[in-house]
Amino acid sequence: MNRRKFIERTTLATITGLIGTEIVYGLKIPRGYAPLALQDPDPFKLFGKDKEMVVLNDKPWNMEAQAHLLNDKVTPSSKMFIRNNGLIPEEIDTDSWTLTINGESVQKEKSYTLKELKSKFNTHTYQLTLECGGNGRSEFNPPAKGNQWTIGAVSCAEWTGVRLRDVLEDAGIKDDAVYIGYHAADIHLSRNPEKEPISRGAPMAKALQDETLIAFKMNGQDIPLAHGYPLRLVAGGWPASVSGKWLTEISIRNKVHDGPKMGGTSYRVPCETVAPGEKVADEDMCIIESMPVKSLITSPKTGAILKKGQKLQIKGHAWAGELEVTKMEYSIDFGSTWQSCTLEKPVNRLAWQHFSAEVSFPKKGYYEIWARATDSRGKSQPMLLPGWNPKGYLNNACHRIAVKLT
Ligand SMILES: Nc1nc2c(c(=O)[nH]1)N[C@H]1C(S)=C(S)[C@@H](COP(=O)(O)O)O[C@H]1N2
Ligand SMILES: [Mo]
Repeated sequence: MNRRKFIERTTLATITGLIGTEIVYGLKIPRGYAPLALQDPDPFKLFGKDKEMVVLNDKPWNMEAQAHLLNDKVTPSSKMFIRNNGLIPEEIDTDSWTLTINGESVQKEKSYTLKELKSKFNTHTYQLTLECGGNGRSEFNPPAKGNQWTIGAVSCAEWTGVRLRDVLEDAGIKDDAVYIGYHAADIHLSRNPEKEPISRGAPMAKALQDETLIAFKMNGQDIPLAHGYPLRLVAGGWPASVSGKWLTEISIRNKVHDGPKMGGTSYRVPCETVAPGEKVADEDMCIIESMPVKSLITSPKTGAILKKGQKLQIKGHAWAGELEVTKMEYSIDFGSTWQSCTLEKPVNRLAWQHFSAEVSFPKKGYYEIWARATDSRGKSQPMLLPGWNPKGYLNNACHRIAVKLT
């Protein structure tokens, strides 16, 4: 992409707007961030986010959506949560940007420019659900450290790119390959260039799936800066931490990838369930793979007030990691009885599915609408918190909204 255009679109307009003067910084983005940081940047403008998005942290930037913001079938960038572990890369030169395939189990280390990636391999487009492993963390007790996500750390955008499989096969995969691990251009909070904020990965089976992409477009446009411009790994249905932004390297490993945030309590849960607050030894923790079944009521917004006798259209999405959602139900009596929703098929594997229902209420009063999805293996969402774990991952409890009939 044309750099000039990129700068204009993402930051220059904001900087100019904030300090009332034009900044000249030629080929480099970095100076752009320094004045922004000093000028108390407006993250909504900086990242083009809807003003109802909620900021959880500014160093690094973390922002989540609210349920009603996620009503679109395809999540637009303005309503997509941001989860950064470090600082957004300051120098992005798309002409010199390369992706290197390396590691113990690559046949021949190989690098590709963006141009080469785009021209050498077939392009594919999929809508892919990305949910942070820590979505729902705020409800766990004892509480878990980290961003206190409520329900808004999930998105389902349309990603376009080349298959990771095609690129790995072009470089050559040795027989002893076990895992892939990504490396990226973002900066550790300490600004120590030796340190990576995050470097995660997935087993070969996930890496080789049709839908696992090295993406360069989101919703038909260049990937927004906050979401990984100019190149991103996208592995739908798994903790979104596997989907490395600002991608520069993929290592084909002969062992489970051991980058930062692969060990300890990071994106890992006790292999066997534990009591809330229990200490868990490192060797008893297992890496999270496919995300559990979950759903969100995205319309109406919680707190709707209706007239007695009025019917209510509810809408939302449901997803189940690697699986499909096969049943969707709602309850207006705190889970005592359940009615079925209309449930659509996913547009492709690993995309969320839309549901809707027309809800009638027997008399006036306060109601909660609860939503419950069931996956193709018969597992449903729990009505209360699922098993406690040290970092508060995988909370897939039923979403509920309040409605009052007057
Ligand atoms: N390079 C890099 N990739 C990353 C991260 C990061 O901090 N750096 N965060 C990960 C985590 S934990 C999540 S949940 C998703 C968030 O993606 P989003 O910000 O585009 O919504 O990106 C993942 N990829
Ligand atoms: Mo995450």
